[in-house]
Amino acid sequence: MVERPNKPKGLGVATPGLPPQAIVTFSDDNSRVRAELPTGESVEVLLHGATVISWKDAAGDEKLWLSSAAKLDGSKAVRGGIPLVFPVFGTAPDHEQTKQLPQHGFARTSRWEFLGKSTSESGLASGGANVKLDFGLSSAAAGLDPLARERWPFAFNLIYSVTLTRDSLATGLVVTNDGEKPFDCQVLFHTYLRVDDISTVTITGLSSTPYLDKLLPAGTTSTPHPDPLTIAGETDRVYTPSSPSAEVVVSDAEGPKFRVTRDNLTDVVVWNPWIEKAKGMGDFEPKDGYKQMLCIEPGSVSGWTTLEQGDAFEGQQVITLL
Ligand code: TA6
Repeated sequence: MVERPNKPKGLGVATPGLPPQAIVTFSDDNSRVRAELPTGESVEVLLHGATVISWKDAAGDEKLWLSSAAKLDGSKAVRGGIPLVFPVFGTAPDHEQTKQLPQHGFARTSRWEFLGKSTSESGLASGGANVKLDFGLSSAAAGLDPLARERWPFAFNLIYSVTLTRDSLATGLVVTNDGEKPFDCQVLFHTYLRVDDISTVTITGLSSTPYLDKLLPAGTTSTPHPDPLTIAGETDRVYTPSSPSAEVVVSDAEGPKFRVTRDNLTDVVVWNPWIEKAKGMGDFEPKDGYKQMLCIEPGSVSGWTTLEQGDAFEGQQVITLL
């Protein structure tokens, strides 16, 4: 080959193509969607409930807890991952519009439609380092839980976005009122974080706020406690941090593991069923699995959001790996 010492720059260099993109695939039975970044991080979403059932880092380590007895066949809400709570958190026997709905509403028990995927410019620039999956559910949807149509007769549309980056997972919900009748709603991301050993876990970012302790008689509001919060028994609390931008950090013996931030969500629920409640849930396995999970649940549940015709509500959580 003839050497060309003065060869001009750039010749002989193939035009760079786009950086590698995220790969999005459907399961054979079309029940779930999986996205994997070029660097190996992945997320898997069950169309039943648009429930995130897996989130893995580049090493393949699972970040969410999923019961080994979780029903993934659409027969009931998934025990684990990130179930979606809408239009009611828990049950609301005194709330006219939602008093007939099952616990945590019907979003998590409806079949959602996959609307598509997108990658932002920033993702392209950083080597395909993000992907957004969109899901939809509306009052007109064939997959809507029949209970909803019967017991919550409002015209609504939900767009649920799941965004995976190399070090975070974000879930966002947009609720719109497409009808003439105003409706009240509550929204919550019921996230089951995976931890190695609950006895070594500490939680910071919730010390400044009084909280509703659901294990005490209704309406009991407990006084703020100093950081950090530790979990040494059944815990079921609704915190309403004074600062909407307050970060909740979950740490263990090795150091900080997760940072959870909220956008337009007033509350954070902290839940661990502990021994007896874990025993009492048929789909909670293994029974000592309470030692490897902690629910940190951003939502707007301490009050009601009223949407008039054409109004929209949007809320998001971002979970960052530390
Ligand atoms: O978010 C905490 C909580 O409201 C607990 O009271 C407990 O009921 C948990 O949700 C699980 O509810 P589920 O309906 O999924 O069994």
